[in-house]
Amino acid sequence: EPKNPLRTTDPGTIEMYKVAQENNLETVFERFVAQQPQCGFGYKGICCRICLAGPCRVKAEEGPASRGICGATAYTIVSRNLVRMIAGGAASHSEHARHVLHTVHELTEGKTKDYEIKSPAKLHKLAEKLGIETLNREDMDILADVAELAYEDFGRFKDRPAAFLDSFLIEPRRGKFKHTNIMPRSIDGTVTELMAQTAQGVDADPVNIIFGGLKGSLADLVGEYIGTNLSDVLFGIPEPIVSEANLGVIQESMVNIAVHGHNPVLSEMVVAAARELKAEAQKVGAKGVNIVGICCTGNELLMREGVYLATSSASQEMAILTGVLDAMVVDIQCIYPSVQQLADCYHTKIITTEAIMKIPSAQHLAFNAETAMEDAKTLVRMAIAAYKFRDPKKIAISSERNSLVAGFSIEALTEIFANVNSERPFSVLTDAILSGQIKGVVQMAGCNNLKRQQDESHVSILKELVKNDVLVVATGCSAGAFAKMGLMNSEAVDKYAGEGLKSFLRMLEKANPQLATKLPLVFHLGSCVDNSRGMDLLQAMAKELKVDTPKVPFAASAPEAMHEKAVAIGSYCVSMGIPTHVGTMPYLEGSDLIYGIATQIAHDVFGGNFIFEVDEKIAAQKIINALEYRSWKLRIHK
Ligand code: NFS
Ligand code: SF4
Repeated sequence: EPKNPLRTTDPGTIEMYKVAQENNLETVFERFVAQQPQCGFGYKGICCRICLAGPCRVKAEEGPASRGICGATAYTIVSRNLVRMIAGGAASHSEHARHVLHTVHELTEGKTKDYEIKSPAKLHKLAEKLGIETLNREDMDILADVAELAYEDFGRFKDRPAAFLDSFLIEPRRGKFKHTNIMPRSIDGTVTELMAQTAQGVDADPVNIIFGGLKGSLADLVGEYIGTNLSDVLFGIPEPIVSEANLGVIQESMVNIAVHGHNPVLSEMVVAAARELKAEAQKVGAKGVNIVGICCTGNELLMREGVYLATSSASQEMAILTGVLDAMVVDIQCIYPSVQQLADCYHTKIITTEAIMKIPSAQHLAFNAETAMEDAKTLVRMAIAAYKFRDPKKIAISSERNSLVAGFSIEALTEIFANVNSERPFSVLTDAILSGQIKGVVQMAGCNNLKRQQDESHVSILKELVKNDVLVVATGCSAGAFAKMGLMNSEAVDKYAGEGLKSFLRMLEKANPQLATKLPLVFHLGSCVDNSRGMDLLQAMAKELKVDTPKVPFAASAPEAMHEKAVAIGSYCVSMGIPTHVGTMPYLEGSDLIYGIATQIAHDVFGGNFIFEVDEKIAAQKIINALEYRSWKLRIHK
């Protein structure tokens, strides 16, 4: 066992980890080491536990041991396991979306006073896109129709494809999905179908299974479009905003509450409640209430409210080790159950809020749309009450905090480009690519996965891309990595951008004097559901270039992918015609056929493909090659 199991490059985390070691506290880093070596059958995807005759493993090249008891071969087992991860990812994103949708529904029914239509502009744009009448109608009625259509997208069984995908697609992609029979009608139906398709004794054809999986990934995208767009209606369209990130944003003089998880429906309300309860915090001796974000709900709040981002997924435990985190309010997804184990050694209150997400011995407070503000105030008061139980001996806060600029929704980007060319905003971007000033766009996304040193792959790939004049947009914990490391500001442009990218960003700045800040090295698009914003960007570029998406110099990269959600996102990126790099291997090396479908055959059908590469330098080069090939082809056809 190595003496120092630390697997992170994040300076804030390195600092806080010393506290864990000094106090003999177990963290994710020790558990990662304890899990080694991980199971080779599982790693290759050739372990099947889908029925009770198993677990079966593919143990030989040929003969009876090369198949499961039912006769399922490696390619069947690998593809089934893989697409069940996609189904899991689609279920996660969609459950998040469904919760936002329920809140919208409560609002239109007059059952909650705590939410509002913050952005009527977004509502109208969305309704028009969905073909819903807006002329001379009340906003609430329009929203009710939008909500009804979204509900249908969850459960529709015939007639038409999902509206929250269909309405967002450019014609050639829509045609491609129809032609290949992967256009989902509904989210719930598609996820259920996928589970049924991959049950014992059903589909054995790996190509058919993978196509089912791609349909599942598009159902995931439906959920993301619902999540992103309805959140914008309720909480506003993100605009460029200044903030700070890393564990140093947690402050000793304040009551500190981390909102952790994914859903802005909860965390936005906590932010509002904290503003109202400042005086109560002062009564116990604090200066006020400091809300900090962890993981994607942190990204949601950062994008819309400028709330500090404390940290990302792999270092979530470190926030507790500061000794001044009074409460961690969580909703769903990417929350390590271990946070309670650490909180047991501190005064920190862990509070779960959703019926499907509880942690043994953590406090549970059911959060409801009808009583949202009241619930949020109760949560904030729990933190204020915990404040006085801090142990001064246990206080050790990282000094690491970096300034950043976030808030680049597609609307914000459109405005920035429109100030250069108001008639054809996205020509500003595509012309810069055609002229060679920049090489293309890369959407960096996804998690932390301790198979890589935390954040190292995100950061080194970013540096390589920007040095080579690639415009990078980012979401999720990838964006979190850049924010924490001081790479999401304009000083980083001077330090790391190539000459072409630098001049492109400076040109945009000149045309946008209204911006309160200079442009950052990488544009934060938002949380993981906001990867949908990247699909809008891709298609806006395709429209401008008058081509289908596989011809657009646009790539994606998830260097440290971990969650099932990331598998779903990567798969729809491929379906959308994007070369998609992944730096942590999905469980598919047990079948050459499936590996080949993911990396090559997908390209023949959809124009996008996976690039599996763990070496950051080589990965960056492969991504750049893909962009250069596409822009070269565009130039010779112009
Ligand atoms: Ni995305 Fe966000 Fe992070 Fe990965 Fe988890 S927080 S939704 S899944 S780990 S990027
Ligand atoms: Fe084994 Fe087939 Fe059952 Fe899988 S479905 S556990 S391979 S018998």
